Amino acid sequence: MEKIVILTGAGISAESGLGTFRDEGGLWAQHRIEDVATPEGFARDPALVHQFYNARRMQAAKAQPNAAHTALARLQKDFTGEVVIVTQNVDSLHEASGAERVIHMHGTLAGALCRACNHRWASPPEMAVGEPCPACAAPTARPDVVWFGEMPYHMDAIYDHLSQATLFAAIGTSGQVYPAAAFVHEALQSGARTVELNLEPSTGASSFDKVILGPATETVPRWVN
Ligand code: BJW
Repeated sequence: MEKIVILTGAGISAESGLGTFRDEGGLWAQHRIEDVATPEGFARDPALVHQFYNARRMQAAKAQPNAAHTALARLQKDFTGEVVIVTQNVDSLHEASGAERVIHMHGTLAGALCRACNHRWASPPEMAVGEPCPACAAPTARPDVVWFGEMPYHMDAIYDHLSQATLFAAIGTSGQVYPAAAFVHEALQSGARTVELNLEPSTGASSFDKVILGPATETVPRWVN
């Protein structure tokens, strides 16, 4: 059976108005990674980290899926084989476009996580320092996202999918963050064909069999059809 594994990154949501990380003027030009995307940063200044994610949660809540998200949802419905979407994005735009199988390897803005007991629950629109966990009451709630130095989610399932992939596509990701950046090698080892769809060649573009350049809202619907 044909099995397509699709890795998406911030570039697929850029045309929905959500900023990428490493493009000019992106999130990492405005915030220090060490301050807002590491467990150490959260331990130092949780209020700053909540402020960063509250703003992003608010922006994401207003964003609408674009033609690239919709095309992938349609592919997932219509394809005779299996289509697995693995996203590094913490927005819910794949789900909003009707996609059903979405693996959020870097977590989601919609979730809260207790640092004391690992209980997960739906995040309020604004999280605050000292918010109690509904399960253990410890005041240790954090956004349920994966920061540098932490283990991304669902890795066993993702590697399983990659080992069975017949086609691997990476869409809108710079290929600078591991382990996602190495998925193309896993897929190649499994004998999959590989394709990158990105605005410009990513760091790992030379590893792909094929590279399609352009804005995702144009390239992805064309690729899917
Ligand atoms: C468009 C477009 C349009 C624009 N159309 N395209 C040395 C070597 C190897 C690894 C390491 C190392 N030192 C440290 C590490 C590990 C570290 C790492 O990778 N560091 C690197 C910086 C080197 N990784 C980790 O710590 C990870 N954990 C880990 O490795 O655990 C151990 C482990 C090992 C093996 C197996 C399993 C586990 C955790 C990484 C967590 C990343 N977290 C963040 C924040 C998440 C929450 C949040 O959103 O705030 O995840 S950082 C940020 O980067 C976010 C993203 O998901 C991630 C990737 O970014 P993405 O999506 O690629 O965005 P950009 O902005 O970089 O690129 C956008 C692209 O789109 C560009 O190419 C544009 O051209 C394009 N584009 N508009 C199409 N319209």
